[in-house]
Amino acid sequence: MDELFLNLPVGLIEALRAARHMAVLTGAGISAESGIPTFRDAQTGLWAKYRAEDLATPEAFQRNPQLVWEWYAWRRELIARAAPNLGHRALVEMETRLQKFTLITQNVDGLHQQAGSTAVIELHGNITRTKCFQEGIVVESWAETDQAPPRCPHCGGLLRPDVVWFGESLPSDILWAAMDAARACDFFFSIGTSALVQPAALLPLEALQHSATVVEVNPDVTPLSAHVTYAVHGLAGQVLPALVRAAWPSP
Ligand code: BV8
Repeated sequence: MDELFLNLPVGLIEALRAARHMAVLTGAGISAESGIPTFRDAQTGLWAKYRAEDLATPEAFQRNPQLVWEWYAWRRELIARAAPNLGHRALVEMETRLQKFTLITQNVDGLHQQAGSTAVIELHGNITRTKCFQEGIVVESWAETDQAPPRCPHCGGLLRPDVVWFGESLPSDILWAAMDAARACDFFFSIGTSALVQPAALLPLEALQHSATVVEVNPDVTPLSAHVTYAVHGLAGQVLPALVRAAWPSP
C-alpha cells in the first residue's frame, strides 16, 4: 500500500520515530481482517437473532448456559481457523523498535500472542481458557461429555469461558497495569476499537491527559476521534505496516 495514498501526516511519523514508551489498545477491528467478526458487525447464521452484548453476560449464561456455551464454542472454532494479519504483525515489529512497549487488548482471540507479541495485557480474558462458574478457577481438562456446558471436575458446577462478561469487573491487577502503561507512555495507539466499552475506553483519555501523542486507527469515526492527536482513517492491516515502513524504512 503506497504511503502517499494513505497521506500519513509527517508529524505522526516523526512522533513515532521519537517514541520511547509505546502503549497500544486494540479492539475487535484489528482481528476483522483475520475473518473474525467484530462486535459492531451483525451476527450471522444461527446467531443472527442475538446481539453479542446480550450473550456476553452472566445473566444470559444463567438463563441459558447451553446457548452461551455453544456461542463461545462457535467463536472458538472461528478463531482456531483464523491467523494473525498484517496489522498484528506490524505491532510485533513495533515492539522490537521501542525501548518500552505495552500491548493492551480488548480481544479474547489470542491472535496478538500468536503473531509474536510478548507484552500483552488481555483486559477481557481469553476465549481459549475455561473456568468454573461457581469457583472462578481455571480448569485445564474435564470429562468429555455431550453435556453443554461440561461440568467442573472439582465441584460439578458449570464450566464457562474465562472472559470478562458485561456487568463483570475486570481483574483489578490487569486494569491497573493497563492504566499505568497509558499514563506512563509517550505514544498511545487506539486501534480497531469503537471506544465505547468501559473501562477500556478510558485508557486513551488517560494517555492524552498525561501528554502522550494519541493516534487512532479506524476506518470509521468514533467518540475518541475528535480528541486524539492524529486520527488515521483506514484498515489496521494497511495503515500499521505503512507506518512501520515510513518510520523505520528497511535499508
Ligand atoms: C465493568 C469479553 C464494573 C467477552 C467483552 C461506565 C463505567 C464502567 C462500566 C460501564 C460504564 N458504562 C457501561 C458500563 C458497563 C459495560 C459497558 O462498557 N457497556 C458498554 C456497552 C456501554 N462495561 C462492563 O460491563 C465492563 N465491566 O465495567 O465492571 C461494572 C460492573 C457492573 C456495572 C457497571 C460497572 C466489562 C466490559 C467487558 C465486556 N467483555 N469481551 C466476549 O468477548 O465475549 S467486551 C467486547 O466488546 C470486546 O472484548 C470488546 O471490548 C467490545 C467490543 O468493542 P470493540 O473491540 O471496540 O469492537 P467493536 O465491534 O465495538 O468495534 C470494532 C471497531 O473496529 C469499529 O470501530 C470498526 O470501525 C473498527 N474496524 C473494523 N474493521 C477494522 C477496524 N479498525 C481497524 N481496522 C479494521 N480492519
